Amino acid sequence: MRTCIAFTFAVLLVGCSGSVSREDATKFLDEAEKKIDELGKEASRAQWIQSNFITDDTEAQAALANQRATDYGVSLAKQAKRFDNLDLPPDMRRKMNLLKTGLTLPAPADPKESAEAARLAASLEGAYGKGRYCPDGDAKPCMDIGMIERTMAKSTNAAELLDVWKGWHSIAKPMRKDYARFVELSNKGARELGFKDTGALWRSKYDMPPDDFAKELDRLWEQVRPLYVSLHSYVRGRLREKYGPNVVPEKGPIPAHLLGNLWAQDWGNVYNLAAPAGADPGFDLSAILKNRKTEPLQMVRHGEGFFTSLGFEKLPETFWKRSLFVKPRDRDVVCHASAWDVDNVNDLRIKMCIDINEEDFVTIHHELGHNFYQRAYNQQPMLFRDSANDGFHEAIGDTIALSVTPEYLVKLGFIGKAPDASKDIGLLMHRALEKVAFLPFGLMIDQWRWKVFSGEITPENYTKAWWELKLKYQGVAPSGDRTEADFDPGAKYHVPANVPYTRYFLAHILQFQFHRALAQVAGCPAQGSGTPLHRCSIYGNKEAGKKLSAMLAMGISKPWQEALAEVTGGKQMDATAILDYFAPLQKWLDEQNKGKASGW
Ligand code: X8Z
Ligand code: ZN
Repeated sequence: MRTCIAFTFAVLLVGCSGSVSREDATKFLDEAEKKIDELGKEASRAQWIQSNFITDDTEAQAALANQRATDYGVSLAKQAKRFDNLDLPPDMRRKMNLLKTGLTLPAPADPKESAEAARLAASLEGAYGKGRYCPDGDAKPCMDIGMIERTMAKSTNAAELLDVWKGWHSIAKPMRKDYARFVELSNKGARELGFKDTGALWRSKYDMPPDDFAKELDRLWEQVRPLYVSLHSYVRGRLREKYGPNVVPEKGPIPAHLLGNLWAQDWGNVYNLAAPAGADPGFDLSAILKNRKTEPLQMVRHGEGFFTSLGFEKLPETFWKRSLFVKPRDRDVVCHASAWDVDNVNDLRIKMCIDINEEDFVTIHHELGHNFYQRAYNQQPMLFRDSANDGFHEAIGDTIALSVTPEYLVKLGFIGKAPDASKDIGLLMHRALEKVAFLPFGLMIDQWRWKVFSGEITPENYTKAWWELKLKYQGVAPSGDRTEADFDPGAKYHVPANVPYTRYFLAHILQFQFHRALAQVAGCPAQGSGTPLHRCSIYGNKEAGKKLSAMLAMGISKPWQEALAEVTGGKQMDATAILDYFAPLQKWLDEQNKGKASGW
């Protein structure tokens, strides 16, 4: 087996494929699964330490452990080709394919280059984690990302918003060169595996030809674009009233710093500016959590409580001991929220710098969705311990958070009485600012990255191309010039951390499909006299929980289309669910936007 991988692919295929048997394949997969488990654990632990304690040493250790796991993954991807012409049962064939397409960072075979790629990956993520903006040099205290995000969320002073926005984006400047080199190395590795570039590898993981997947994204985006454009036009009008015609144009893009979020990806924080007159539901979850003096841990307990109400087991004790909920005062950590499954079985954890507000309440459910998924598929063979596709992993906790309705908040004792139906436009507006606003952002990041990997966007054009795509998809633009001295993509976690992003776009489509299907099971169908989707909570519904759990337990053992059918009965990703959910808002927006400029 080993000697084969020393040859080129062509030799590999011709020279080896004829001489392998099903027993060889079984042995190969068994060994691979064992070692992936081992190396995965080692890498997870090193990464956990690095993200919780960013120093040069932890970074170096994480890079080493990651390199070991990656190199092994690369060698498996190559060796799997030996079995290409062998007749194998579907499960084994699927495992072989997963080995070939499973890597996110396909390091080159040259050990020096592979070490360099691992070092760059660790240091880029570390640089993001350490990012700070120090206004006026040393004259004022430096701001970490949490402080900056709080200002972005709260301030309505355009100058202040622009200042912190620019301040945060400046952290990425030093990443540019390293990122360009990282792209080069990753592409080299992808080509050694037989892919055109890293983007082509990323697109090959969806149980369909990669080009069809790209078209599928376009189709979904076309389904939801009109809703986004309506929301955009309406919000632009309201921001124009607030900030004036010199700051917000009548027809053009919205300035990126005015949407309550550093990346203009979630506009929930401008709800107060956009709230429909007379339809404000009259409660503010952030204020409620603060007034009740809810602790971060208590917020996580509420999240767990939702899952257990559906019939899921409680989280293990180790989760509570080992997770990070609060930003430590004395050291650098990667605050970007994440969920972990350190031993691939039950060592579940989240790592979050929780703020007491609604956004983080939702994010907690998001993270726990990952953890409950991880545990649900832990009976699968190692190679099948993953979500049906990466969008599924990102969608589960969000699906649950869609059930955080006023009626659910009444059950928690957070509010006395749910607002009546006349306030629904307010509720829907709030959700749309979070979910609909996100859609083009969810798409554009990898549209940028795929072109970077393919070479269509070169390092000389990184920032220019970034803003062209932000304009095209989101209709947002920066205030003032951004130049190639900046590296604005690096100011978004997933770029330096090399986390593919299309998954979140998919998740924002899928979660509404899951919600619609589970709402049906829970007995609140959208049509007819039933509870509308945005008022339906599946809290406490064991039937819905069973259905969800059955899908999660499949892991990635079957094509995602089959997992989707398990819950929704259909095999296509389909944006009609999100459109159904927001149908009353779309109608309302159409009326508000009459006679006003649409698009940018
Ligand atoms: O990165 C995340 C999660 C961790 S998987 C907190 N999200 C995306 C982001 O923050 O950009 C969740 C929504 C989109
Ligand atoms: Zn996530």
